[in-house]
Amino acid sequence: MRYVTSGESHGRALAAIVSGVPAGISLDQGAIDADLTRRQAGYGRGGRMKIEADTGIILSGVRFGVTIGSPVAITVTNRDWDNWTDVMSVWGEATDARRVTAPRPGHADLAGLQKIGTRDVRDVLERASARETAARVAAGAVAKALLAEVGVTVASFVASIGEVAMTPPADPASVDAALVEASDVRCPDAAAAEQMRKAIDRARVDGESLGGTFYVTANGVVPGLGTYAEASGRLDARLAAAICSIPAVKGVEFGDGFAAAARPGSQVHDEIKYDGPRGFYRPTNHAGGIEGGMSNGEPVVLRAAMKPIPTLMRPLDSVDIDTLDRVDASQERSDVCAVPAAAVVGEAEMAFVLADAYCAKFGGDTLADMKAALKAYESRIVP
Ligand code: EPS
Repeated sequence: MRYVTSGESHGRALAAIVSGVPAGISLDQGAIDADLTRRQAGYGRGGRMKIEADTGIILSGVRFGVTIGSPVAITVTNRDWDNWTDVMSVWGEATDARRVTAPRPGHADLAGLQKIGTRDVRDVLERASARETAARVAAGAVAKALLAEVGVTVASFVASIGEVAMTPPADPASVDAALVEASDVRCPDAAAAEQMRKAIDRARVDGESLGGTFYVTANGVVPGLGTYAEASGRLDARLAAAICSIPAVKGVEFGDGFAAAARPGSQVHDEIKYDGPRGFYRPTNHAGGIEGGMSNGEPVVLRAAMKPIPTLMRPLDSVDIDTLDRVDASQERSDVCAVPAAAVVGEAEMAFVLADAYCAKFGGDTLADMKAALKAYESRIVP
């Protein structure tokens, strides 16, 4: 399963095409829209989210609620388009209205401008905007629907915003989802969440922005997804690439991650046990569910680091691309913090990698064939 997206932040709509979708997966409009709403939420979002009410409109690949083995096309309308029809018009005379000439440090603005040879930073920023991630989440709902059929659930939570961090949970894969969903910063620790909100308030007053870290986890993953044999197929490599493709994500670690580098091997590796009906298992999960580039049957656990959003209301230095004079970096309406939203996008990215790995291992034509192959595999690996 693969997806490609299209769409500018203030264009008419975003679109995603998901290819390689097995036939027989039941989709649910409510589930698609629930994830889109979760992505829109989060304390620290800016004014734009009051304008949008994202809903995923499926154009093709589905009949009577069930995938038919064709690519699935989904669009998400930009309500804000109504305010940008002249500036973001597909046809007609080019205009300098709302032209941007002061690239923002930390954004795609300057390198993108140099890359495509435009005189308006807007040509770059409209696409580099994290608005695009709405299309990913809509597409990710298809991957999640497949995973639900094979008993896999993907979840996320925010562990830190700026300098405020919750005490890391002993088992990130069993954090109470109800606590996460009830929190407007997606943090299950109420005391830490309150401090996170205060940090966001302070940042807003100071004209600042804040990053943070978030976990993405998957429960119910069968062992043996990915491969030890081919560099490009290693599950951790694929997940790292997928998570780092989320705008502003600068790092990812699996299980104990960077901390494991400072510990002796005996405190890092998860002992192998065997128990009658359950089969092989590990009493610990330092590895975050991945060994040798493959899932090992324990929950997949990763943590990602997101840098602060580049648009600053107290801007850093930039250079005007016309005059080459020092200017303040441009100020677009923006979010102060979007870490809770990024965590939801992380779910979609992980869901895609895992759904694709299930298709590769168990056959991607129909869900029924996949389930039959999975059942045979599961009985083989529990001797
Ligand atoms: C973004 C700027 C803001 C954010 C946007 C990402 O948009 P606007 O300039 O319209 O206020 O709200 O995020 C979204 C629109 C979204 O749906 O997540 C940016 O510059 O990246």
